[in-house]
Amino acid sequence: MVLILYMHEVSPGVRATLLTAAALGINIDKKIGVDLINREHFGASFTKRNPARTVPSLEDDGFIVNDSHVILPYLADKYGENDDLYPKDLQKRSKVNYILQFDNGILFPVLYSIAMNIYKNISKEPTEKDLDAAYRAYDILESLLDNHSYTAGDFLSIGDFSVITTMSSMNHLVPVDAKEYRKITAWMKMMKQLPYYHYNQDGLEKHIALLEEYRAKFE
Ligand SMILES: N[C@@H](CCC(=O)N[C@@H](CS)C(=O)NCC(=O)O)C(=O)O
Repeated sequence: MVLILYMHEVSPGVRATLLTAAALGINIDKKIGVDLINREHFGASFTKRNPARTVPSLEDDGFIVNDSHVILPYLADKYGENDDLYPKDLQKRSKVNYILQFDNGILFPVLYSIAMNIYKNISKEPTEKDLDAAYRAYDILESLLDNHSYTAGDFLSIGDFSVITTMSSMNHLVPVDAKEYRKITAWMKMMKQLPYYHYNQDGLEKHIALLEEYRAKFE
């Protein structure tokens, strides 16, 4: 197997892919940086690879898998020594799939909107609409963590990897109030203890630095 990851280190989806690979104990053979700032992903070559023009994009022995929410299950199913991170049991799996959908459809779009407004010099701070969407997502996540130590239940899953990378960036832009969101706060603390958490932390620090670099350009 030869795994190639097309990436940008600040991307939450890329960080979730790296966390998943680390948890599964697999090696990404080659990491190819995609220069999102200079719109390399809009070029013909990357567009052919991923018509959505987003990272991460994974290539496994020539087979292309796009979107982190598809890449994580693919890696876990294909390379997991067991099904701990992505259970084969249909009911448990549906819980994990729900978390991946929550990140893709509800949480990540809020981060994307706030970050794009910063990069495009439209708004330095989250808009009212973005704040409403952020708190709605936080309320859902807080409920999901009620009576469970992890997002999909009482087991660590690829859903946790997907959500923690987005939430850690969101926490910089719309801070999570530890009193109001006790479960989220405890879960984020627990995720930080993972021995391979640096695969999130390294890119997260670069993401925060990039966001602040662009925020400094506002009048
Ligand atoms: N649902 C996609 C979202 C990927 C995504 O939006 N990635 C961002 C980086 S964080 C990107 O490539 N943005 C480029 C652009 O929107 O032009 C996934 O999880 O892979």
